Amino acid sequence: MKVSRLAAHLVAVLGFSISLAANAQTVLKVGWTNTIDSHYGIAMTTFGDEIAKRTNGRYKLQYFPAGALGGEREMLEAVQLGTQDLIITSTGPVGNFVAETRIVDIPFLFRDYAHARKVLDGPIGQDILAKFPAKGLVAISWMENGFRHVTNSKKPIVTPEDLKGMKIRTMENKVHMEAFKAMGALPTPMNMNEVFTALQTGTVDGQENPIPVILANKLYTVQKYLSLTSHVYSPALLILNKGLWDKLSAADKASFQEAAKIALVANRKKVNDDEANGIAVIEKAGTLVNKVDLSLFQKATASAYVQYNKDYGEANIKKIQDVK
Ligand code: EAX
Repeated sequence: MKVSRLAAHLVAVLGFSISLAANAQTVLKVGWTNTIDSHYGIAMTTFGDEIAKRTNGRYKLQYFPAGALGGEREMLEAVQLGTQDLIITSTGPVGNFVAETRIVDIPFLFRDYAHARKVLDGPIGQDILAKFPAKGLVAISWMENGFRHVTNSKKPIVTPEDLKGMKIRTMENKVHMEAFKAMGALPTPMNMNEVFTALQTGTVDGQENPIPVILANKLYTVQKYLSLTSHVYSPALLILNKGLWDKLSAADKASFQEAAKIALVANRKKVNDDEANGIAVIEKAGTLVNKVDLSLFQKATASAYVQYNKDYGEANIKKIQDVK
């Protein structure tokens, strides 16, 4: 009697733990710098919903928007270590981890959105993603930030001359810093979490970001001028810790990849929408918006291109430019 009761108890305990295992849920921490309703937030909530659906809830994303886990460089370090599972980030600091990404940060490299998307979705973009695992990271997909424009508190930037001596916050990205130096500005690298206050207090005169980022962070509320310089396309990346990726079953890996594809569509759609509607929002708030002759700015980066050709290979740069 006693023995069979023990056996029944064992069976019950065993059954319980088996059902626990079946329902076990892994919660993955994902961080980013923009708000939950931004082009990054929409990408990650879509990604989270798709993963939950495709894995029957075995994987759940926990969202940390608006820099809650730190700046992009800090978060990348955490993803590399595995104390954070995922990040959606601009390529800003990524070149410090995977140097091969720097080539896509070159100004005036991409003609337009269609060109950039085609290159990143094609073999050139996919070859860059293949460089991540050697650094303890898995870049599951390109994402998008948009073409970057200069905002400032002093005057409209109409020609590169207007940038002379201006303190412009850039990302912690040497390719971008070289471009701003070539255009005569004083590039001041800083993580995104500090930008709003730096603009508000005048620590820097201006900054540069795409419309979706200017909107999400309400940067126009602390800047008088937005000049549509479109000086560089700013890609983003969805990156996971490699240890996490290696533990996923083949089926789960496929689910994550499919989820990322759907997230990318949502991300690009939001960038398109912000591009279509954002300037009106910014103007309505009283910020003056001006267009520029892009060719003047392109010419002003010529000395930086000498360095880019040396660092990233003239032929490699041409290969990207030649994608039609
Ligand atoms: O990733 O730091 C930046 O200016 C980025 O464009 C922003 O954090 C979005």
